[in-house]
Amino acid sequence: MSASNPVRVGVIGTGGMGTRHALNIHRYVGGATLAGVFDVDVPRATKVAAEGGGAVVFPTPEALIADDRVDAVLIASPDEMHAGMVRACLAAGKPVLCEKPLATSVAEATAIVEAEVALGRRLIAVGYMRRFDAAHLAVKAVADSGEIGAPVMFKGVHRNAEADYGITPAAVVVNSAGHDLDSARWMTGEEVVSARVFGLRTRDDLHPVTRDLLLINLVLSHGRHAVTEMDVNAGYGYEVSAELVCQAGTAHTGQTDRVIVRGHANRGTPVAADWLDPFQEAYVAEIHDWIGSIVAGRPFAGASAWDGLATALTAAACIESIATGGEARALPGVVPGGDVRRRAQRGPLAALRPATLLCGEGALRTAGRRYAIGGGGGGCGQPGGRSSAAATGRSAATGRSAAAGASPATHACGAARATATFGARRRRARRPSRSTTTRISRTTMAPTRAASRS
Ligand code: ISE
Repeated sequence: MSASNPVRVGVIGTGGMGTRHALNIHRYVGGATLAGVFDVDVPRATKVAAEGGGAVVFPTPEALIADDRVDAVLIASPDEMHAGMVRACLAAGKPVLCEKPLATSVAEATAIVEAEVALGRRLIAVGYMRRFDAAHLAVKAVADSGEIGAPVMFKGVHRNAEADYGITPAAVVVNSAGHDLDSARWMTGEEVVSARVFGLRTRDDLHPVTRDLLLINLVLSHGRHAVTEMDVNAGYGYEVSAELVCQAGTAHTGQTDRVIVRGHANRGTPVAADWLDPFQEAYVAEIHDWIGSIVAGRPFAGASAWDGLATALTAAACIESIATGGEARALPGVVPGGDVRRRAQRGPLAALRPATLLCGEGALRTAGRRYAIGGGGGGCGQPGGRSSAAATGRSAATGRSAAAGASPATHACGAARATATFGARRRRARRPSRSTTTRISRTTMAPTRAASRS
């Protein structure tokens, strides 16, 4: 595919996000055209198709995915429909950029990773657009350079103006805080070990089930931490910021404000109503890279299916923590020698073994951080093809081994909790006790004893 032979993209879902993507493809992404759209709201889809250069309006998502006039698919449908549509794209052998989340349950996310591995081609990209935001990339670059030491803590603030009445804690975690869960992993290069989340209801007139202010605490591998304030009823507008507290300094995205306005006896900066404008450049960069990855046959630089699964696991722990009030392990059951290892050895996840995931405190950790599908060789959780300190499993600042003490041969883990569904079940009974899992020494940052479960 080339400028004269562009990638023909079909967009499923023409709500706010899908419309933005569709028109971005039409207007700003060289090498791609908007070939088709689908939406249950046919007049809306028809309008976007016309504004997008005369794209075909398909009657069903299945028709769009199967059609020969569509080379690649962008999914921007409601969250719970993502997994099935991604699977359909895999079945059709078409590259897919799925808006976050990849899936709304660990079971679905696991099945998707397994299907991609079985296919042997890396076709899935997940739309965590902050990975393409200049400010987030700049903060990560400072940390990766080691000039202010290694990151010890991620601090996120994520606010939405207003949430739907009756929004559930699970929806807030999966749909909104998923960004922060992904950022914590991506920016620190660590994996999530456990979650402790306080869910607050900020006003009495909200639905009793609502927890609109989440205080999210994540324990990361190697004794690192992440804290995030997720407020979906901030009342005033949309804001996101991320800070990496490092060993010898901090790096912060600041706010996305670009103008100072003086007037009406005031000096200030406007706050955006939603995420579409603040992250417009990131959305374009994301699709640009996605199209480039399809044309060049290289891995997408953003989140992979594996990252989608990792976020699903963390989200499930957050939801469990809100429900129980306690700490929830992000990877319960993933212990060296545990059932996941056995599964990984005989099932489709066996293909991940060369890229073996190491478990310290149950965290995912790759040796060399590769999960190679079809020779794609992109980093697990790392922008594919880029080399970074984390991509080599080594901190630039400390030179410590990311998986010190763990052996790829004996510490394989993969997709845990394949049967879990967000918020639906309690897994405490099946979870190994803390005494059976590897502990991380806070001083050496290395696992101090191997777990004995098998
Ligand atoms: C939305 O889908 C987003 O991606 C926004 O970044 C997030 O702030 C919002 O809560 C989500 O609904």
